[in-house]
Amino acid sequence: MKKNVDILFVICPFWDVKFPPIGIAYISEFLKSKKLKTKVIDFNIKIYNNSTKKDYWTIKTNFIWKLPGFLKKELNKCVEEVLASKSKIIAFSIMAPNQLFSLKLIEKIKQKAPDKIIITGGVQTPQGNSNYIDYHIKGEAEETTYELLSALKNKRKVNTIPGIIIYKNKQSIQTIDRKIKNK
Ligand code: B12
Repeated sequence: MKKNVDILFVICPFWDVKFPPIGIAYISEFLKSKKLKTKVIDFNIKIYNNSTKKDYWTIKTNFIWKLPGFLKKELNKCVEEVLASKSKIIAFSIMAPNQLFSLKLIEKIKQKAPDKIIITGGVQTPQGNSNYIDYHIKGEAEETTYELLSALKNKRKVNTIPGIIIYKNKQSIQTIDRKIKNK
């Protein structure tokens, strides 16, 4: 039988298409080296390729992304595609320009499938609206993500893992910072 993915990574618009995000590529490869099955969906490039309004993908047109209902059809398609992957854990790379779309997508996924575990990471700690996020991984994330996935899989406590924010019952707990190894 085909094994479900252990973690699905998602990249939302908008993100400069000339400079694809490398953070997720690093983590995904690291997890693969630990024998975990990963999948990455780049919704940014998919939506960009199908869009007739390519000039919206600039920092100067940032305000358009804040309009209510903007890209609603695309957003709903993303929800379907994420749920079709059957991954229990869905992880988002967040930086300032793609925060809005990411949070909307997360909200819609959780409303349709509350049992999904949502992890965020990247340079932007999500502001507000964290009711739908379960964990945020701070900073360099290869080892933290691996430790978190292992703990979740084996039903171990997660609050001893350095470098995460745990969101539960509308509250957040921050664990101790992870020390970066100088290898
Ligand atoms: C190189 C760089 C660029 C390059 C290209 C980056 C790229 N490939 O995407 C260029 C020059 C194009 C650029 C442009 C911009 N950048 Co820039 N950039 C950087 C810089 C210096 C390094 C980023 C990098 O590649 N790091 C290496 C990778 C491996 O690390 P990483 O992406 O952070 O990923 C790690 C963690 O964040 C985490 N992680 C990432 N994603 C995820 C997802 C999950 C689920 C998990 C668990 C963890 C996780 O794990 C990864 C591995 O450890 C940072 C500053 C910095 N020191 O981080 C600013 C930075 C990311 N940029 C920033 C900004 C604002 C921009 C622009 C919006 C600027 C502008 N006004 O146009 C644009 C947007 C470009 C875009 N992608 O849409 C800000 C972001 C601020 C924010 N809160 O979002 C930063 C933090 C600089 C700053 N201090 O202000 N940038």
